[in-house]
Amino acid sequence: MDIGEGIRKAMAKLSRATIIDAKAIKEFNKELQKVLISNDVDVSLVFKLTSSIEQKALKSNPPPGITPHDYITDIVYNELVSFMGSSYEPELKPKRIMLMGLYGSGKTTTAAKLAKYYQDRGLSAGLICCDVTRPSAYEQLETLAKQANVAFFGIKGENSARKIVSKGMEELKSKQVIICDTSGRNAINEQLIAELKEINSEFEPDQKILVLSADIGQVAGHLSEEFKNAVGVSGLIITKMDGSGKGGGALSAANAANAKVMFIGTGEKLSDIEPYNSERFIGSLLGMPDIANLLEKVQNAIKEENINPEEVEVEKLNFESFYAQLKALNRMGPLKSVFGMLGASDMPKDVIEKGEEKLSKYKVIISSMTKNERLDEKLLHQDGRVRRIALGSGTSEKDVRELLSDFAKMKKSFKMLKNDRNMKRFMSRFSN
Ligand SMILES: Nc1nc2c(ncn2[C@@H]2O[C@H](COP(=O)(O)OP(=O)(O)O)[C@@H](O)[C@H]2O)c(=O)[nH]1
Ligand SMILES: [Mg+2]
Repeated sequence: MDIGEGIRKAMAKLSRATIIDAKAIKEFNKELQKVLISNDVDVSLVFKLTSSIEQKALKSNPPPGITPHDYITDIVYNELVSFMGSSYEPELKPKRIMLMGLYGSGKTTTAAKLAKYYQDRGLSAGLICCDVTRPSAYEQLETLAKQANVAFFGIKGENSARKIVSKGMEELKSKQVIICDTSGRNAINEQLIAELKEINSEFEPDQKILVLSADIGQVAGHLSEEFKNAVGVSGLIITKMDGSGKGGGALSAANAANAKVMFIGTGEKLSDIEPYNSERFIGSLLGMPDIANLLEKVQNAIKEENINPEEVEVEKLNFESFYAQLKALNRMGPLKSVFGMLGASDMPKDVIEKGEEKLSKYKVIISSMTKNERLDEKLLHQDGRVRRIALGSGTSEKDVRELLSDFAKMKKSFKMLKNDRNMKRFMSRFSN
């Protein structure tokens, strides 16, 4: 079971308990242990966590005015937050960063993401390709640098990383943030260590960041220690948090190994990176809407799609606004994470997972509707209309019906969200 889903289920069960006593908490802890262990969180860490929850919950009483249910939720939330390490706030000042890690961990992609991250915040940035082992490393980083619109330096065919970095620092000396991408290996070995030490002494980085992929789970702890002992580690970036259920395992193991998680990678796009925020991470696991982050994204998306929030209300949701919204939602990131931030875990799974793929299909279907049909979906229940639209858009009647049913589900979900206390503020700003 997905870690977030598992924790939410356990929490839901706890909140249905009539009284919060030792038995209810023990039962909750058992569920939590099961979920965490099956998601590759280290067993001994899990037991430490649950015994701490048990102690806090049983040895203290809710402060006046707080219900036992809210009190236990708060304890669990805080314990999980500290279990997954503390948050990171990147300083916006000039720096040299050396990235290191094993093959495929996401170093090269992350190098470009980081350069873009700092450049978007006003610091000029440049990338140096010091990966001298992978044949196409130069081209890969060069392409990414272009996409990110940051400077790039490399020497094709050169196999001394020291030479490259020394020349690179000269070439990129006008840049405020210089990031060096290095070679990986299948496992840490003498040769890799020697290479990293050489770059380190020439480059004198302010930050030595180990890039790890979330899918290694609890091995993250062990690897951080190995790299720390060999070359020193200022912090970690955990990539592929979007595609792995083992992110929690990686984060908790890193925390136990005293390695600080600085950023997380949440997708393949260059903008898919964010400073690590444990409150936000746990909030999304627990299904608590991350309102602040969401509002910022919503506002940007609304601007880009030219949606006027005052114009549309949920009762008047039609295909035109539906499509504009899906497009806006899409701009906020993968639909899955958007709905996660909304705490809308009960959105139809299909809509969430296939959202982006469906979007392009919806676009052609909706464009084959007449204006009246777009404004009033009830018309589509009349004979022949579905067939006409399918023919016109080159899709099947099944596709059109699917759109109708997704639309209906979405409308229902949005209505439910609108009644949610937490969502009031959000809804009043969004298109409905
Ligand atoms: N989904 C997802 N894919 C990622 C992320 N970061 C990197 N990748 C992908 O992981 C693969 C390996 O990345 P790369 O940067 O070449 O790894 P390197 O060998 O460590 O330099 C590429 O296909 C990337 O697109 C991430 O945060 N999420
Ligand atoms: Mg690479």
